Amino acid sequence: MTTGFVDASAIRDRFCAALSAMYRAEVPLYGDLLAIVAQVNAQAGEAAPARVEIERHGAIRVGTAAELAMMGRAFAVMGMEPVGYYDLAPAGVPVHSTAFRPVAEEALARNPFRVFCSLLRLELIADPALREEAAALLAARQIFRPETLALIARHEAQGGLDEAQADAFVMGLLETFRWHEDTLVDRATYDRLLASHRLVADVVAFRGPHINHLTPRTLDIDAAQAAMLARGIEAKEVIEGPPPRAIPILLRQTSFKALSESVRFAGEEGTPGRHTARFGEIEQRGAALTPKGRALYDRLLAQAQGGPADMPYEQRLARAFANFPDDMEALVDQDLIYTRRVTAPDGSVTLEPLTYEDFLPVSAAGIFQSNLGAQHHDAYGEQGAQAAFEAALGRTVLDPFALYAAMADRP
Ligand code: OOG
Ligand code: NI
Repeated sequence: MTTGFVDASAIRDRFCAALSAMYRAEVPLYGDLLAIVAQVNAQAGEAAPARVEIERHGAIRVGTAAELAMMGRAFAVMGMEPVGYYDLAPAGVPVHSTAFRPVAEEALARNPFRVFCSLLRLELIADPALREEAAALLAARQIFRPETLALIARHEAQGGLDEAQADAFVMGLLETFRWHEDTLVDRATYDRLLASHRLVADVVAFRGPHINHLTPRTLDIDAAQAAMLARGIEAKEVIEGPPPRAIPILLRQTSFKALSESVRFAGEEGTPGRHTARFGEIEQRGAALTPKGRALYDRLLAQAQGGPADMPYEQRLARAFANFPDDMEALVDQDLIYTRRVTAPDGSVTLEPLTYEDFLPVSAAGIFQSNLGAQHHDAYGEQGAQAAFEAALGRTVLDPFALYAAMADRP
């Protein structure tokens, strides 16, 4: 019996394609990145998994518990669940985050579209008057269209959406991710929000959580970075994550600087203001690490970061990671990566790494910071608040290690 409902993966796939088309029209530089990545991937010499061509991750920042909870329900329509908890406060960014993504193997193979979703931590705004003003602004805005809210409730009640409802849902939700040039606040308020933290202004001053980047996946990030620089694109100085390796692990990312865009402040005519929020990013994905592998990664990364200041960062990184095995046998024997068994047509069995589907807090902090311009904020003293985040979301986040362990084959 067919239900007449559109598969969640198909809705996710349509939304991802629609978002990509919208972002390309809004940020032409994103189109250039796609061209570079397509060219690099065609030359990478290895057969790319089918999903790589359409694979994207985006990021948004929401302002309230209600917005986060509704976002979670919207992503559920597309088969995306919250995975992991990321605390950015130690990096001086007043948010905490999760990644919404598909978790089942077939869904990941179909389209692994993921969204890094951050919730502003209003309690980290030091000035109580500004904090209250920000809370009032956020409470008064509605980032979802009423029709979209109705379709989310419909999905939950009937267990799916038919063709017409699915298309209406995709187009309606797209509006929530759109850039709005006109702000909710006047210039003086914007400036006060900005002075507290650029992220606070980016969340509170606008009508919605505009998508701030959409990242394609490359098979060779060093080649893609060189191609970006050759085209005069202002890329970030260092690639975040592990160094280049024979067997890539986790995630390597680079971005180009945020664009300065024109904004119209409420109640103001004449010269527009400027706001920087949106940027470009590319990434290369490697093997998912076991808790043991991840602990080693974290230790070596900290070692590289704390290394001698007069040594170039790439060199410190290479030196530290000389202690991370770089052949399949050692990685498997030492239980550092998750693998699956693949059987070739001739019957021979080999092990293949599971792809890392998540994010890295240190890298995310680096990406946030490279886009904050000159503004620097010290680490917030506050500790992570996963329980508060989950209370806001209305559910617990999934443990990424448990998901990989369930997908992996024992060697
Ligand atoms: C999110 C930054 C994190 C990544 O790839 O690590 C991120 C943001 O700037 O909102 O996207
Ligand atoms: Ni990103």
